[in-house]
Amino acid sequence: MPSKEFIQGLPKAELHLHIEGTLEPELKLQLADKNQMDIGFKTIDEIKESYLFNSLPSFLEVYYSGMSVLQTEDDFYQLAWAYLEKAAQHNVRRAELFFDPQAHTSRGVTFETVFNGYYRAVSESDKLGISTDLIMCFLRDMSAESAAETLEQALPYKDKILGVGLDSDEKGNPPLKFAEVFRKAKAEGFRLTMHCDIDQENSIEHIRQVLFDIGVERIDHGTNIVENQEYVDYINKHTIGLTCCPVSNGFVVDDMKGQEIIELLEQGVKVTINSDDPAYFQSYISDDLYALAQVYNLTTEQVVQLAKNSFEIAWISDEEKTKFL
Ligand code: ES4
Ligand code: ZN
Repeated sequence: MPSKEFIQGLPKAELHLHIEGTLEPELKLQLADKNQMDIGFKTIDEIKESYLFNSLPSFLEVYYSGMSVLQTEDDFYQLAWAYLEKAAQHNVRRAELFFDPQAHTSRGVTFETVFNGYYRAVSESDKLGISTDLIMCFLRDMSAESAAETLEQALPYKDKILGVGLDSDEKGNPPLKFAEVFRKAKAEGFRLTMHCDIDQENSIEHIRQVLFDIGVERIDHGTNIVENQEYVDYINKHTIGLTCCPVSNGFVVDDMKGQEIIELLEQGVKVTINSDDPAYFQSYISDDLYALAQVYNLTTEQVVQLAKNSFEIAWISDEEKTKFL
């Protein structure tokens, strides 16, 4: 079993991280105070005590209400910069950050405010030794029309947004709902990924849709694919990786899905370990890798392979990859 220090020191790429999920209670209180907002909590402990989620809906409620403190461009900058500083401590060398514009535009903050704040942090991240890009996620529990409007808003910035993804509540919101938006996004040059959350009613059908109807390059979560050998062989053949988040899984479905992760790793699938929403699950990327290694008794070789996989399926040039492989 590798030590915590060894895992922290391994160079890593973080490929599944919602930047709004990095809002720590300290910054939440500070921004609420600055923006003169009453968020119903006065102390860090009170905020932490409210983090009692045991399902995706109960998590998403806290997640969306918490981000209301983000109001100005500088607030978004501060959030992203604080995450990048933390990531550097975990030896994250490549970060592909999800952001959720609709979670802000739906409450009256402009797309420009959100984007400009995040992008300023992204463009300064080389100072921390991190190469960073943004992936814009659509909220799947909002309409396809709203996603299409969001894509329109992003077009002036398309050279500064690497790809698009799909997050929020999957129940009743299959990948195909967004087929047209993703077709357009691809035609505009965006790279494609989508969440296929753990143990959905239609997990295998949703995985089929993302692979064959949407044509994603990665799947976020997606470990249910282990149930279908044909699809496992397909993603191996096409080097389509999975961005797994064991600690998040532990909160949302009460199972880190380590057996599935190990099985897929043994079959040569490019599985990676990521933190999803580290401020809420109180686990940054090294903590996720360490927790998985401890609970499932991973060998050093397995942990190193997981870290290497993260660079192999990162959306960077082959030249940039060779620095880490
Ligand atoms: C998320 Cl854990 C999770 N699931 C789906 N969507 C999300 N957005 C942020 N965290
Ligand atoms: Zn996620």
